Amino acid sequence: MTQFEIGDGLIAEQNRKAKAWLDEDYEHLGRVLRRRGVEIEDLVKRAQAFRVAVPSWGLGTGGTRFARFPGVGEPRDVYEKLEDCATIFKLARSTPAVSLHIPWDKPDDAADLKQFAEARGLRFDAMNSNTFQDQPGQPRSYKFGSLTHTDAEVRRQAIAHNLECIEIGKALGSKSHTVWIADGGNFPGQMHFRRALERYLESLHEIYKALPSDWRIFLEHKLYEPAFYSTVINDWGTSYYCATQLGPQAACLVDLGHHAPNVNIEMIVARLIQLGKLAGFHFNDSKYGDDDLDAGSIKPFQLFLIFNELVDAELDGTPDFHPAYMLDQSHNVTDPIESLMMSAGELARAYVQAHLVDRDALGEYQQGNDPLMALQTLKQAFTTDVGPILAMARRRAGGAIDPVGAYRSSGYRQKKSVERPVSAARLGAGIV
Ligand code: PSV
Ligand code: MN
Repeated sequence: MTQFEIGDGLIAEQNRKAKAWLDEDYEHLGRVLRRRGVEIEDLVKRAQAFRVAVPSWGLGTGGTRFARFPGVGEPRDVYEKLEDCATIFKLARSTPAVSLHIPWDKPDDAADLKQFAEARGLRFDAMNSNTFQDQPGQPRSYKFGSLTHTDAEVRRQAIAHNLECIEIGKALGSKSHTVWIADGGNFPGQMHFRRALERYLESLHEIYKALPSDWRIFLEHKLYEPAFYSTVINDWGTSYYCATQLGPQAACLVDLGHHAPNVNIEMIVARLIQLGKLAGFHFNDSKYGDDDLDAGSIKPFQLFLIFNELVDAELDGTPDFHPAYMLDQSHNVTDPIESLMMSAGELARAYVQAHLVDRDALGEYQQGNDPLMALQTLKQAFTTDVGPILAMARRRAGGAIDPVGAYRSSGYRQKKSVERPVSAARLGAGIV
């Protein structure tokens, strides 16, 4: 059966309707920016170069620990997830890479999956291991940990799983592997803090040895959850220490939801850049904990400030600076395709706004200890509506001026609900 795809014709037709307004807004913004000494075309080029990877696990409706309310037409396997990724890429244009989670997305035939992806202009970003959940038929349980477990047999099983992820990744053309572990304790005294970290490093050394020379390994820290008292890799300092112990191919991944409330994440980002250990990001947003809300939905100024650090480092010519940008969200009440397109757009917005910061002026205000004008300089960039730049970048790349509008008018999800009937057995399924 041929699967429905959004055609170029539909996008062109939608764009025709919005073109006149876009041209008018773009021209006006161009004049505003020129007054500030900024050439709008340079910013369009920046927007067109911006890339963020889509998480395969974000394409199904997520859930909380209370319930999951599945949507219609959800992808049922990794091929259907790639179909949805292709739809996002077609409309938004900034998302050609997909990050896979194993074993959720374990391919039966990696070469075939790679071909399927390539035929849709997609490639594979970081691999992700899963030792936070037991799999059917697995000999040992991860209930009390995985790479840091007190039992060497459990650690061996978790190491073997990570090596398998790297093998699958090699066949798919991936170049990085992300390790997040849920290991930790729920009660004081449950875990020996120092010994658990020693065991982590021992296990990670084994995984590190298996990395191809052109790969990187990303260590993802998280303050708490599912362990509610202590977590082994709980913060960026621990992550930095481990990455340093492992070697040059290891670096620290920052998931925005993995910090205590009000932590200055942009400063952590600056520190990791300075120390040469920033791997990249899992972007999302949060109000309270690891809420996995859409990027830029709660704290857009924080997102801008993070990109301000990233763009500052980029413009400074920081050596070996190529952070991996990924989304990591759970879409519980929205259509995942819509949320992912919007989030990719919000990241591009923050990136382009960060390029609008007058860095010479900011430097002078910092040097002259003028906090009010320094803040004003950032605010001027942050409050500039760069929407027409983002829309123009998408249109010129063949994407949609209004990705969500085009998606809705295509009837994609409804058509998928017919193509992808859900079996009763799936209704109780977990996160994806
Ligand atoms: C853990 O909360 C996390 O952020 C890790 O990146 C996992 O791989 C992902 O979410 C999916 O559960
Ligand atoms: Mn994450």
